[in-house]
Amino acid sequence: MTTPRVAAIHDLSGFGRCSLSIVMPTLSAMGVQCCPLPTAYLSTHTGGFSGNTFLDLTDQMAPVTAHWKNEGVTFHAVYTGFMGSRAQITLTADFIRTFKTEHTCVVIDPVMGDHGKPYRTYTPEMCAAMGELAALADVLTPNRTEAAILLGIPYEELTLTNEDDCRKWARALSLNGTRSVVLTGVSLADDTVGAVCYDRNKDEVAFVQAKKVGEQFHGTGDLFASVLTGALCRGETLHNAAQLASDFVSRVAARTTAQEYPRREGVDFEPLLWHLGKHFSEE
Ligand code: PXL
Repeated sequence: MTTPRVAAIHDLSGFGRCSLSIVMPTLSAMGVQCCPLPTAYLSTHTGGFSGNTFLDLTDQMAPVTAHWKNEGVTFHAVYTGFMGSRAQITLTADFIRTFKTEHTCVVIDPVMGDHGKPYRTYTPEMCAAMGELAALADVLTPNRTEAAILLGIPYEELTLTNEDDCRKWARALSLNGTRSVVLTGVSLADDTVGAVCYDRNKDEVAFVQAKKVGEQFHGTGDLFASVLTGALCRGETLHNAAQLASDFVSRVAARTTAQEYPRREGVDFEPLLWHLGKHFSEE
């Protein structure tokens, strides 16, 4: 098998485990090559810490795009996440337009917020721009908060408590069936959580669920979308990729809870990466 190659456009946060510090090891463990295009370097992520540094790398994005294009680099997938500014969102859209072919899968994780609120660095203008970027997605992976922002409705209105509602929102986010959607944070029973998936190739909605762990940690969204992207690159269907992602996040959350990690340090995923490697082992 040719090793799939992914361009990953996210920030790099030094401490706290999120974005590229999750994306890179996860894709590598799954046998997928990750080419990072870091949008910024932060000392920590912006949740649970104050006074983080922020080195803006926006000026690097167009020259990196041009250099890779010039070198004839191609990608099986482009995978994008947290954005630091409006300009970065525009440059990310330019990157996608530059590299997209009929064989490229564009996975957009429209990272904007959680628990009903946008992250403190996300302005309304950035959220609107994220909506435009999301129009380029083959696969979109919002959580409930992000789905409400994208649909322009109040968070409380976007209920995910029964299958019919979930189906409705997943289809509403699909731009008339033109993009696949994996909407996370769907809990169909007290002890399970997972996602609702709209697969544009089948025009079908399906559910994935895994064991729910009481606590919530930073970086689980990044971990979920990274496993999903890696699995899609390794040829899994959307449904199987989402199930694998749900199972892995659940396993990691259980371990993190047992280790009694400070929440802001994110998920204790490194010791469990071998499970993903085993799943895709060629032996
Ligand atoms: O996990 C999403 C994320 C990514 N990058 C940065 C963040 C966050 C969430 O808080 O702060 C810098």
